[in-house]
Amino acid sequence: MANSKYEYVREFEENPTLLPNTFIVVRVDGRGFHKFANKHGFQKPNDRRALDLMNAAAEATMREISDISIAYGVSDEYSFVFDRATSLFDRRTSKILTTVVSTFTSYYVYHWPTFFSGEDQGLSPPLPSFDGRVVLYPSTKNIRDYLSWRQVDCHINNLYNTTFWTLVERGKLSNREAEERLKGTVSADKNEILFSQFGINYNNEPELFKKGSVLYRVVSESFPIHLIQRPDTISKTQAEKQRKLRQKATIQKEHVDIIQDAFWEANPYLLLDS
Ligand code: DGT
Ligand code: MG
Ligand code: MG
Ligand code: MG
Ligand code: MG
Repeated sequence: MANSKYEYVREFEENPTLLPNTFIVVRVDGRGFHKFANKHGFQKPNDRRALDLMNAAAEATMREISDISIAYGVSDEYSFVFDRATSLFDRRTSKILTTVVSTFTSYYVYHWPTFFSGEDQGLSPPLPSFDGRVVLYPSTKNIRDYLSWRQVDCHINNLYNTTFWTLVERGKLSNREAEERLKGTVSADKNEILFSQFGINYNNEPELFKKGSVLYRVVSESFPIHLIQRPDTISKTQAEKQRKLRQKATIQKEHVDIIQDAFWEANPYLLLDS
């Protein structure tokens, strides 16, 4: 495009970038999903269709943005962790954040009919939208603690919500009474209420609800581990080849503990160090 006298306005643009060699996390979260869930008849406290839809949108996002190495989702939120050496969009903050949020949102809408297929289950306003934030974590410990924080949150909320809705739906308590009943209780108390009053062993609840979902690329013959290297330590050609392999790699979905070491020892390539 030819220069015009208006060209100077570009100088007003700001392009903040994200610190090199740090783990970038983009966390998206459904806007007003309390209301959205009620409007669209989500089951309480967990609607499997809604969680499957979140996972499908996240997997599609991860496939399109191959610099994402691992993602963790619970409730109406998903955290996407980038390879710490990523040079995607020259690490420009706005580009990375807005691309993840809009890609995720588009796929959420696109896949909606796959999971909500009933006659009265079409999308209608309020339509789903997501906010997003970027956080940087400098060390492997920090990024693991971040993911642990989200999974602990999943556990605490799910135990509370499971007990609350069991008291309401099976115990015939009002919402206010259930809230009163749970005030000041610790995890052991909630487990006890579920077990002694309703014969529910919390341990037997679905792992999807208790642990949330983790997505990552599986190492295989077509995605061999020796080819997974920090892109800044290899040539451009090698990096491009690696990007293609990442795009084609199988994305695995699991509902497992990511707080303990076992998961990370089994998948040491997910958080490559500097
Ligand atoms: P926000 O994020 O500040 O715009 O507001 P909310 O309402 O999205 O609040 P947030 O993100 O803290 O909490 C997530 C809400 O989404 C929570 O009220 C319950 C709802 N939600 C998420 N997953 C499910 C589900 O599977 N079933 C039902 N019934 N509700 C769900
Ligand atoms: Mg929020
Ligand atoms: Mg929300
Ligand atoms: Mg949320
Ligand atoms: Mg453009």
